[in-house]
Amino acid sequence: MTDPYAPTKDDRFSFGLWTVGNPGRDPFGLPVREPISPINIVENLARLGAWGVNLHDNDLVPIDATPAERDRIVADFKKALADHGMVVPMATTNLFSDPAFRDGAFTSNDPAVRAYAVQKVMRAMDLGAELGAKTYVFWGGREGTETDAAKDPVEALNWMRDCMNFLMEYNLDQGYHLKFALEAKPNEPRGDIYLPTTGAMLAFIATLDKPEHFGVNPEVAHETMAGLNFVHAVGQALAMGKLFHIDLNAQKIGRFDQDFRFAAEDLKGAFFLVKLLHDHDYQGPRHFDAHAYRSSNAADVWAFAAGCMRSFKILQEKVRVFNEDAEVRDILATVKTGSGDAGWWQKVAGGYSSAAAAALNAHDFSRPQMHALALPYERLDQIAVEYLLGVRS
Ligand code: DIG
Ligand code: MN
Ligand code: MN
Repeated sequence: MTDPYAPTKDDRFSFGLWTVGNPGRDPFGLPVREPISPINIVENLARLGAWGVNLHDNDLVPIDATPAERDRIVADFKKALADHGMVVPMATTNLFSDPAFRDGAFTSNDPAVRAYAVQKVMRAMDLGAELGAKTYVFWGGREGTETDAAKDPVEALNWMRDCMNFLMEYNLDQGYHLKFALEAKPNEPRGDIYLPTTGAMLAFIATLDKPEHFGVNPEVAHETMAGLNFVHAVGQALAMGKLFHIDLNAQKIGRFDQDFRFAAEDLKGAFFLVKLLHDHDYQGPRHFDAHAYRSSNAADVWAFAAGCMRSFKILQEKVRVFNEDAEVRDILATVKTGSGDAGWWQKVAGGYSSAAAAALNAHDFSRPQMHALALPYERLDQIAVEYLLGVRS
């Protein structure tokens, strides 16, 4: 019997080279796992049923590689992708590892660093386009401060804007037409990172020269670190047509960036996220930006990757039955019909007119009638919980 939760290419599951390739290094400990080559990663992700593999430039090409070395590495990688039927949906740039970026990349006080960062992204975009990427992610891991004595946030964001506008023009000039997806994080590795939330990124996009080419790449862990509701952040991006990509993982509130296996924490939050993506027919990559526990050996790393995909598909099935549940549909239909006088909402939703305003102003609403409307959200949430606990099917 086939496993209904076995991933297929149609699921559009992707992983970064840096995710399953994470060697388990942390600020208090050395790597615990041997490095895994990009080609080995492609082979294993394909074996597990993944669709795509993503990369920072230096995940594949060492920062000091010669052009000849770069071309050989890329050729070998492209052969592995073809041999195993894998694609590269997204690419990005490492603007955070090299010591030159210790004070930021686009927002470094050093103008040479800012210019070098733009050069590095152009070359990484060339690589991403050569590998067939359609989305280009910008995560400004070092774009921030430990002390605001160091720089003026207005000036820093002006530099960021200049870099983004220049790189979008390069993107269009080269004919790549990559969709730029901006990824927020509130802190770590900097004390505070500029544009800390998806909402802040959406506001920043509106200030760019060609905002239509920019969207966001929200990450579960990053909004959760800040104590925010990730489903609401994704909802705002969807409402604005700006959900260009998504980083799926799991996180405990108020911790450092844990990048846990998808759905490993906050199962209900993962359920409502999968529901939101389903209800709004999100067609982008489902990218797991996560890594295995430091305690995992190589075999457990692949169990981690399989678990990300399997949990997503199990939750997809829970969403399907929840959405079709007669009691759920009845509760939602009743509360959305409302307490009566529903027609008055059409005066607002139908667009402004002075007649509509006058009529609305003249109407006497009954607050006791509104107060009397039953809102059985405890029952509704209990149904969701019972699906997740497996006692309702
Ligand atoms: C961290 O969440 C960041 C980096 O891993 C990468 O730049 C980006 C890609 O999704 N996420
Ligand atoms: Mn993260
Ligand atoms: Mn991420």
